[in-house]
Amino acid sequence: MKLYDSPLSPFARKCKIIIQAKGLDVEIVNAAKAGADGYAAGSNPLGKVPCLERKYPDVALFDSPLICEYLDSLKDPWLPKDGEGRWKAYRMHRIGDGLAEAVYNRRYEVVRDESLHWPDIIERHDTAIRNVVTYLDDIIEYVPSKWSFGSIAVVCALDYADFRADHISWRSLAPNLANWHEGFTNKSEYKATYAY
Ligand SMILES: N[C@@H](CCC(=O)N[C@@H](CS)C(=O)NCC(=O)O)C(=O)O
Repeated sequence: MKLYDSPLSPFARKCKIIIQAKGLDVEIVNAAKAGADGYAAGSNPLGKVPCLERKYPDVALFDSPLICEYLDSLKDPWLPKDGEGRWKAYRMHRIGDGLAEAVYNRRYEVVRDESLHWPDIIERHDTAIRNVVTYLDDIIEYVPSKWSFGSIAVVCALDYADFRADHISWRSLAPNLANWHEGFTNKSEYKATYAY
């Protein structure tokens, strides 16, 4: 299997953490270097990374939540098979991805020429970033403190927020969350996939 990757992508990083943690045999391919079509190199008609190419059945998987669920299913699944725990895990994963999306979309607002910036939209993304981190801070006892289907998304999103939205200083808004995040930073999967 090949995972089409962009080293800075928080979405691809979730997949790489699962691959590392479970010792899966997946080749990581930098999509931008893999072909003239860059991001589209991984058989994803949406033109985004990550994308997982599998030999059998011959169908590529995307977006990242689906790839994560598939990779997780291959060995000692973190995602509960059923029951409320399954919905909680999906929900936590979604909160993390939503945070990463807010940071990513903000980035695409501010890299344009300044005359094209849309301040209301930038503020909307900033508000979402602040709201998510304070929300997680308030419910920290329910946020899994080891690798799980939910926590991978939150950890990856927070590092991406440091990288692309440091003006938010999320740690000062969410000290419990900062402490929680710190608990992951010594893990080998964290270090092996950290690219900022
Ligand atoms: N919802 C998608 C988001 C993926 C995404 O936005 N990937 C970015 C990199 S972080 C990308 O491929 N951007 C290139 C583009 O949009 O052209 C997922 O979870 O996989």
